[in-house]
Amino acid sequence: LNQKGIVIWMIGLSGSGKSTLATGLENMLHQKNVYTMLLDGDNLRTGVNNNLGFSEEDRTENIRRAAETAKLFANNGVVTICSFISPTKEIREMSSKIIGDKYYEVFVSCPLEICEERDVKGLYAKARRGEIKNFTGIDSPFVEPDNSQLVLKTDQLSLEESLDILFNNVIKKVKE
Ligand code: GGZ
Repeated sequence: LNQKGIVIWMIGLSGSGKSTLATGLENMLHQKNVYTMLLDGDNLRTGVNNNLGFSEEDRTENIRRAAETAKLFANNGVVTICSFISPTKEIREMSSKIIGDKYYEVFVSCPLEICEERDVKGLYAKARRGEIKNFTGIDSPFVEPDNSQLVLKTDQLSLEESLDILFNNVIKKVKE
């Protein structure tokens, strides 16, 4: 493989744009013949992590397994894109520690009000009605990171702009 394995760890609220950016980034990397793996709640929580919910303890275990898995891929040269809310400092310190110097943190920043307005999957409405408990931003904490290597304000940038910035930063690392 003509690429360096790294982990792009994308943090942000539900509806912040993480998945859209992660998928867009994958497509752009594929066009440059970069081999990738995408890990997110959708593909981990339905399989390997199907015994985990959204308590603080379960989120921590979710992220621990995700980070360990990402590390295996990255150590084999794969550009591994991880898209998880990763709501607390403790959780992020753990993922960063597990992955080590291949860890590249991206904060997909978007105010809660906007994520809630978008409510793509109707989950915020359900959380407000009390039909989902421990929903991040509603009745479960989201502590904003303050030391991410890259911050993308998706409420201020177009998708194309965010994606461009993300891709340009990532490709530099991959070809380093
Ligand atoms: C947060 C929840 C919850 C609760 C279900 N809280 O927008 P989505 O739907 O597709 O992405 C969210 C996803 C978050 O899973 P993560 O593995 O990224 O979370 S964490 O890093 O905190 O472990 C959301 C859906 O799962 N979802 N219930 N209560 N998000």
